[in-house]
Amino acid sequence: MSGASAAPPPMPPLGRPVAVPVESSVWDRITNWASENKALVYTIAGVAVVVTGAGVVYYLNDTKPSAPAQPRLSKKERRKQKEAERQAEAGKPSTSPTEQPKAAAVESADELPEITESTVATFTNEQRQEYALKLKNDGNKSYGSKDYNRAIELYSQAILCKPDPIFYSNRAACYNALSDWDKVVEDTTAAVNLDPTYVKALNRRANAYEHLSMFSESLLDFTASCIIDEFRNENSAASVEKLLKKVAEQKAEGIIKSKNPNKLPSPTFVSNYIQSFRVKPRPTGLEDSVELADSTGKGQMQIGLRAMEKKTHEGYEEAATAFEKALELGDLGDYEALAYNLRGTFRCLRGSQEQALQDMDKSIELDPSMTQSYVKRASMHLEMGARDTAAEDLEKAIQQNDSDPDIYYHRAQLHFIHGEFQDAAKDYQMSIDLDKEFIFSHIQLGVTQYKMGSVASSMATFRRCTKNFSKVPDVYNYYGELLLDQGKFDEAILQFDTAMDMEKQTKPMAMNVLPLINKALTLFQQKSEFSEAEQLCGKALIIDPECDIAVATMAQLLLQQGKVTEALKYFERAAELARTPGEIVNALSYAEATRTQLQVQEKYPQLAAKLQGMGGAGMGGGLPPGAH
Ligand SMILES: *[C@@H]1O[C@H](CO)[C@@H](O)[C@H](O)[C@H]1NC(C)=O
Ligand SMILES: *[C@@H]1O[C@H](CO)[C@@H](O)[C@H](O)[C@H]1NC(C)=O
Ligand SMILES: *[C@H]1O[C@H](CO)[C@@H](O)[C@H](O)[C@H]1NC(C)=O
Repeated sequence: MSGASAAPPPMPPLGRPVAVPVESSVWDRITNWASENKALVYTIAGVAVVVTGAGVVYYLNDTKPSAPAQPRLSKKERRKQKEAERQAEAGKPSTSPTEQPKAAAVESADELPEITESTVATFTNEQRQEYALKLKNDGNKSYGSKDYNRAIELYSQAILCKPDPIFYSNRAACYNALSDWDKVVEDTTAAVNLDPTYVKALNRRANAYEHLSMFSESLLDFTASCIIDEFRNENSAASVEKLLKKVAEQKAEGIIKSKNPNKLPSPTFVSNYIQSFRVKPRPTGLEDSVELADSTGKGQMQIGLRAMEKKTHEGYEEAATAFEKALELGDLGDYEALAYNLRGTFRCLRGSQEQALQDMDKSIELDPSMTQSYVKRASMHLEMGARDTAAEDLEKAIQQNDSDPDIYYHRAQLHFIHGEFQDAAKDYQMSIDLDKEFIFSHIQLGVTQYKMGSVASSMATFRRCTKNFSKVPDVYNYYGELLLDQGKFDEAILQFDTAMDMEKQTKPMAMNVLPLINKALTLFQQKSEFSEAEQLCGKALIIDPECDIAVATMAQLLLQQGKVTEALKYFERAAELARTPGEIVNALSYAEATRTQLQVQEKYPQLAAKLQGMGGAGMGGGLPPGAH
């Protein structure tokens, strides 16, 4: 089901929840939902989703078969099936009525007349068939004794007599043994042109493309072969997975290079990151009542801090620029450590982790008592997977000030991410004991209790929160998520609606769109209500056009409806919006899977029909008519 009840992933999903508790569980749900329905992206049309989808899940993820479409075959049955396939393969040439059974026809190819284009033209049809078979059988023998060059000669002559896809594919096998990948591609292409559903040739070509580092082409062939085989071949399915990653990594390089290093992620993301630290009053001397020139470092610090308080996209952009300028102008006096801290914060948000770390180092060097810099550095390390370094930083922070609630909150996050809920709960409680006004400690404590299985205490925590923090939209949003996880759809929707109302009331200029997305997911899960879910996502994207979660959700919703071309656009957009290389690769692998489906559909129209046929009884029938 959805995120909260599932076992936590070993790594933070997409590195995100580290300092961003608020987004974590939504991502959790989307990524779980996406991985449970991973097969979605392998199918062409919405109607095919259920049947083939389940097939892929079963074969790619055999630890957890999720309602396999085909009944699971026993080993014996599978062996039988393989045997049948092998026989079908062996039987292929004899589909021609003129051919003789192998044993009777075999003579040495040496006894045959000379085979060239011009001599072949003089043969009768029967002679061509007969000679071709002999040549093929001899070629097969040479192949068996590893005399590949001789085998190639024989297959070539067989092809002159009769252009048979099997001969091309066999000759390709020789080139394969000689690692002549270009020739393998050439021959398998000839074979596939003669028989577009020749799985062996497709797989052989896919393998050659992979050797030639032509990963997209390889992916396309493996995908087509999977569809022809109805996802029965585990090796091809595994190859699709592997190549998807390779293609995504290859394409990610381009995006990473061309990425504007000064671009901030969406306001939803930025404000969630920033609000995971308690708001501190502006330092004395930088308040609005103090007159400072814009041309000074201190003046820029004042501009930046003021801009951050707006909590809007423009505000954050302005702040990021101001902190860069402040440090260029210098002469910051006591504010220098804070300036490095803030510049580093925005650099981290932009995805420049190395630079951000340097800024935090500098900030700590200038003012070792500024605990927030340790905490921020810890969250960066955590995002980069360096748990121990992160824990060390938090320890150092506690040595500086053992009564700073932010430190315990973030140490709790570290435990939470690693599934250490007992420790997490202890630290959230510690943070609350030091300062009960910080709502996110309460929310996270509630979520942690839920993950530990204490549903009743978790619900009690949330009910208390709605009383004590009745104006804070996040309370309702998270309460709603946990209700959704329990399948209490209507109650969940009520909470999401309240959360949206509160967003409008308390920050009309910088609304958090997560409740909208959650409501969309609820409607979708509850009654496959596509159009309303899509509308809600669209609304979220009007409010925050760069919200990557909204974009990813939209892509999934479109895919579910078989709107593959549109879905692809959203997956590509998600990759553009992704912050870190890992996230870019993840988004791209969805985009590439979708694109490959479209290409298969174009290239092999007969396969598209096959998929439709397979899915005929699937989703179409399952949809509640006009459900609302
Ligand atoms: C420790 O942190 C708390 C909370 O931020 C603060 O009130 C207190 O002044 C800090 N103590 C020291 C010694 O910095
Ligand atoms: C929340 O409410 C409880 C009683 O329901 C109270 O003990 C507690 O102090 C309140 N917390 C805040 C932050 O007001
Ligand atoms: C040649 O035939 C044998 C069986 O006689 C078969 O095992 C082998 O796969 C064939 N080789 C090729 C290249 O088709």
